[in-house]
Amino acid sequence: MSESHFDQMTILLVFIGVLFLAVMGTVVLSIVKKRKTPSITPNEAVPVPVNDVTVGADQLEEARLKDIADRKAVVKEEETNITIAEALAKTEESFFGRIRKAFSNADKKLVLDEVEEVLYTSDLGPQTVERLLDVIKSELSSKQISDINTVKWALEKEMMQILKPVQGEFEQNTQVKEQITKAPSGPTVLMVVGVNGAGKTTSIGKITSQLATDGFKILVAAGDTFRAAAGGQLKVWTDRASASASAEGQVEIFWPSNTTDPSAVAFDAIQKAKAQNFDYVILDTAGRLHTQSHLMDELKKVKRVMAKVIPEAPHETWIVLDANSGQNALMQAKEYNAALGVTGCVLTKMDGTAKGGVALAVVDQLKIPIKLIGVGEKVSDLRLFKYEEYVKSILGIH
Ligand SMILES: Nc1nc2c(ncn2[C@@H]2O[C@H](COP(=O)(O)OP(=O)(O)OP(=O)(O)O)[C@@H](O)[C@H]2O)c(=O)[nH]1
Ligand SMILES: [Mg+2]
Repeated sequence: MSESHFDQMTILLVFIGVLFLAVMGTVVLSIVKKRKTPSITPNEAVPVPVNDVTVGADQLEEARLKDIADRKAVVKEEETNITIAEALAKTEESFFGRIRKAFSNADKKLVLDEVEEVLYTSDLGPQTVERLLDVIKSELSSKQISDINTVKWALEKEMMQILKPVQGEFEQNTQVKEQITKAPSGPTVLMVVGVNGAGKTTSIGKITSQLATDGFKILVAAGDTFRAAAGGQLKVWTDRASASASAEGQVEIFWPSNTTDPSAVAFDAIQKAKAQNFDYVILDTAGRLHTQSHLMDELKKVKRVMAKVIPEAPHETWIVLDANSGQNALMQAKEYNAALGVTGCVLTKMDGTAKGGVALAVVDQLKIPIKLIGVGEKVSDLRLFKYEEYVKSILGIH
């Protein structure tokens, strides 16, 4: 090879080398840039590069914590702080608002009749109304009955007496986890039931979110195998719950594609949770009317099958009731309780209803505690039911 040929080859090789380095540089830069600016939507899981040896453990942890902080910021933006009293404003208006009107309009002698009418047309149920009227009639003189404040006082006292024996043990609780009886060991299993559209899936999402914030590991089981879109809807909610998880919290959905049998879903989910040390299993179920006996039998079977994995499971069976259903909600709770032994109730849609009085009826007649109330459609719109605040709210005592 001549000397000039050799020089040309060297220049060519150097040129190729520089080109190669430039291309590689651009690729590496774009990868680094992508890592530095992850695009996070509240429901999107960010893959953490666990096997990437070029990223240190500290950086991984930092990225994970940043991801959690970003997601929390998004969830916080969605939060509202509607109180029990605000949620019950319509109920107060339709209940005590009408009693107030009766006192201002009626001839004093007719006040008791008017109060009776208001009570019977609220959603308290006849049995509870009779109990309240008995107290008014037996404890107040006719002069006291014509005074709105003494009537209010008698109602408050009796309502507290109805609620306290059932609700008292939960009154000081401040967190959702305290409302759920914990299994002595292994995962705590919560089965959620109710009629179509009551708010089961939404409430499960809200409950899961709070448990995940407290750092628990939760498996949410898609036991609604009836409605095609149910699993997808539950997935959206578990993603939202996952977005509010603390560093230790973890939310997973159990949603097998190959089964239409809710008992099988429940069985497999509990087995998985037991094997993988989950703290909670929350089972969503398909909505069904309390009058559909074959579907109620299906739920009984689901419950029996759960006990094959953990004898005490489900540790809690909660019925979700739409407060708008009024007296019908009481019937639902009654029938579900007879079939499954309900241990708690979530009363949803308290934000838009004038029928919040049904809480009193459920507790008085069925002795089922109201554990939580839904006050909106967002993930944070869940409150612990506090009976003292409830009574004061519906009687307009602020
Ligand atoms: N305003 C308000 N809406 C609620 C509340 N809880 C649930 N909802 C709405 O009620 C509707 C039904 O809720 P879901 O959670 O799908 O009810 P579900 O019981 O799972 O229904 P099925 O699975 O069909 O039986 C949805 O539009 C929810 O956004 C609440 O507390 N307040
Ligand atoms: Mg549902």
